[in-house]
Amino acid sequence: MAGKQDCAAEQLKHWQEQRGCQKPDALTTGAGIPVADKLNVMTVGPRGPLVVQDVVFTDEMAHFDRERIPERVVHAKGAGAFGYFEVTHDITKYCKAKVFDQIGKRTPIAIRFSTVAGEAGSADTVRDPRGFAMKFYTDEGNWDLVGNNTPIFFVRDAMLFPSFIHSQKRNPQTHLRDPDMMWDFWSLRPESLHQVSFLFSDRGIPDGHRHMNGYGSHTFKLVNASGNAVYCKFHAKTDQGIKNIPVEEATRLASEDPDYGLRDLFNAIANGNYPSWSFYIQVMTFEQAEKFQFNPFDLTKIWPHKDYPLIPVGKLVLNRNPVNYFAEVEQMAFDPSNMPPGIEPSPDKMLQGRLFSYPDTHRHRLGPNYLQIPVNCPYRARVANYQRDGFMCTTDNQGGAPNYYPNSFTGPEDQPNLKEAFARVSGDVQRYNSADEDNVSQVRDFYTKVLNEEERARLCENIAGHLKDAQLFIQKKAVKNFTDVHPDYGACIQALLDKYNAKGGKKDCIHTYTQTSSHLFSKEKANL
Ligand code: HDE
Repeated sequence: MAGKQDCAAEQLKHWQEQRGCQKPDALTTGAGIPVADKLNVMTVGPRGPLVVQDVVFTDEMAHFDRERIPERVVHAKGAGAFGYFEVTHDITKYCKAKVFDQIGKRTPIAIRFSTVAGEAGSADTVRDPRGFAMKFYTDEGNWDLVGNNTPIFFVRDAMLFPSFIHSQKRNPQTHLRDPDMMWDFWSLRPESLHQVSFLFSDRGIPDGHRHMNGYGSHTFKLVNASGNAVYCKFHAKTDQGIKNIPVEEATRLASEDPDYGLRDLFNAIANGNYPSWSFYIQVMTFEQAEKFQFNPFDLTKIWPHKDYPLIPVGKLVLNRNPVNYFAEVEQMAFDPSNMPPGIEPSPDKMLQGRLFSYPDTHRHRLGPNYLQIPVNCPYRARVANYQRDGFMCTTDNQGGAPNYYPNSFTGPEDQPNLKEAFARVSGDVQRYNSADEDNVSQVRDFYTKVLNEEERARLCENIAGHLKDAQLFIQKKAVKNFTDVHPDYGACIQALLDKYNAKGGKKDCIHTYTQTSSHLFSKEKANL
């Protein structure tokens, strides 16, 4: 656990020091009415029951009862901070978005880092991908680049995402994380091999949030002022250097300082040690995309850097901690469909699926007016449209401006010069099975060329140490997939599994405890 001298640990002391000799504020109810006594409920006699007229109590309790909002269905545990993006290189030949229009231009940003599968209170040092969600408050509205610390993902079809996440979260009956579910899904979907190999490598447990890269991951489209478009990928490379935590140390921290990543980020910024990332793009022309050896929109693959080199763009710097965690981090809502003119989605099926999912989940988690919450509000642009009303409207609701379009009363108008780029697509409308696209060659390169011998050994150890808890038939399916990547990869994992299994691995359970809920309900009914 961090010592008492760290800024996070002394937050209250600092808050008080900042107030100087200011007297405490007058205590009020939520309605601003002064409160005379907030220590004692109002009762009939000293031992008597409460009276309904104690509105100081009911005001306090009713608000407390409603403090929690739904946590994010994934990426629930996170840390966030604020800062700026500065353009260091000119990319206007590729992109007309104003965020890139001038070298030296600074745009305010927010970044939220997260783990994926754990709940809001879970440990920061677990093996899991990390979310790396960036919000740019641009002059043309908010641009949200909602990435991870990996350039790839487990699946390439958005339809699979809910099932994939179910397999990584809790078992519906035991409410436990379940290695059978995880490895069953992964072994049935070999396109996950690339991301699974990355996840179980050293990079699967980054040292806090400052020592990892961020990736937009998907292929996007950039459009320049003449309307010409290219495909692109976004990269944010840590200026702090990549640092990962060894497994034993991560396990120790998970119990001794489960908020390690949150604390590290807060303290670094509070001490003026501002973390930064260098921002790059990779560019692929439409002609190159036609000829690319893989589907350039496949999120389970990278674009090789030697063919598509990193082009420097700017710097991301975090220099302000949230003033209040709930207001500014818990309520932060990222949405990959927030793209200013000049940045557009590619046909990547995963990205397309995300364009729907994020605003949808925000309307559920935060309400239909979530974009009015200060941290989400595009405060550097002026919102002018025909949306009105809904729960928790906190603005003037666009006053007396017309609420229908078209109108003859100078209501907000279209900006035809900002039409999306022209895109030509053809093809039969169908559900196309993408499962058998090459699932192994880039994983083979990762195993044989990116990792050294020691890293390969740790990767196999990490996989076997987890896969050992799955049923034997699932282990077999998984090992077959790793063998398809490289015979040594599969053999190394199998050898380790053999040792674990010899010591008494997972056995099939006799399902005496299983009853379907319909059975239970009908039994209850019968007893009535
Ligand atoms: Fe997410 N994802 N995701 N995701 N994701 C969410 O949105 C979803 C994917 C990522 O700090 C949710 O606000 C779908 C890839 C981050 O607030 C939800 C698909 C990548 C965060 C959602 C994906 C991400 C989320 C849950 C596949 C990296 C946290 C709460 C079709 C490129 C953002 C929320 C934050 C959060 C859906 C896949 C990154 C449910 C449907 C790929 C960093 O909307």
